[in-house]
Amino acid sequence: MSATNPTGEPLTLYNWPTSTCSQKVRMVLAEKSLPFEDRRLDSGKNENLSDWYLKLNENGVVPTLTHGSRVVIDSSVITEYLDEVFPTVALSPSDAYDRARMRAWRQFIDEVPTAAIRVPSYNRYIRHKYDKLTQEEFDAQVAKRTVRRQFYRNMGRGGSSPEEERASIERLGETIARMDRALANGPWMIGQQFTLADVALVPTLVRMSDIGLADVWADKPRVADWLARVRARPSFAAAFYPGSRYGSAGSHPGMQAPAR
Ligand SMILES: N[C@@H](CCC(=O)N[C@@H](CS)C(=O)NCC(=O)O)C(=O)O
Repeated sequence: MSATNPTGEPLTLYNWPTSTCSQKVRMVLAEKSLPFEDRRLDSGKNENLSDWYLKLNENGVVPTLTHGSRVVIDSSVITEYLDEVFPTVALSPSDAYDRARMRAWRQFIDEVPTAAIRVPSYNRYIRHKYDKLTQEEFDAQVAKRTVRRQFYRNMGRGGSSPEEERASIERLGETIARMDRALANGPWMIGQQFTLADVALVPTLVRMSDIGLADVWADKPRVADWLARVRARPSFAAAFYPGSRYGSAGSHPGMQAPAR
């Protein structure tokens, strides 16, 4: 892949390997063959809550993109920014109505599956980070959070409840059913063109697969076929490099095996 950045202003992505939101942005950078500095934060040490990072992104979450002196936050906003500034490899339809359909997917993905996948992911892989903390230490850490404070409070040190996990898995199932209906007019989510709507779904399905939820699309050959075609793209290997996935597909150093 050729690597050029016609703006001449450097791109830096603050992210970490297993972050689903970061995987989305990495995939877009790879689709566009854009060189960038891969600045990996230490999630184990909550570097996303450090003073220097909060100055860059006061939400205290990854990813953050810098483009020269500009700071762009929020993965969906970042992917759209990249697609506007570097349009040579277009990931948005040229037709306004198709763009609206793509953006409707973005809204749905950000609201439903992106929030839902967090629950089983955190229950299996992230809450163990808190086993060694006292309740006071945990509370102090939660207090430092901005947008995720309530989520951590609800989850607590023991993880989200089984009811919450069941509800999340139900919402993931609804997402897959909705994808299946859209793919009847595929091959991609919006039709003929691979777009940001496809990219935005990839990390959720990969994570579902890595935590043992691939059977959700066992009776949905269109979804399975979509995923196989996504995996065959060079951008997939670039975004999901070894160590960026949970479980046997490429475990992340320091992460424990699924608890349930
Ligand atoms: N809306 C944000 C959400 C970003 C987000 O939630 N990032 C997660 C990783 S995927 C994070 O940084 N979590 C930090 C934490 O839970 O401490 C985006 O799309 O960029």
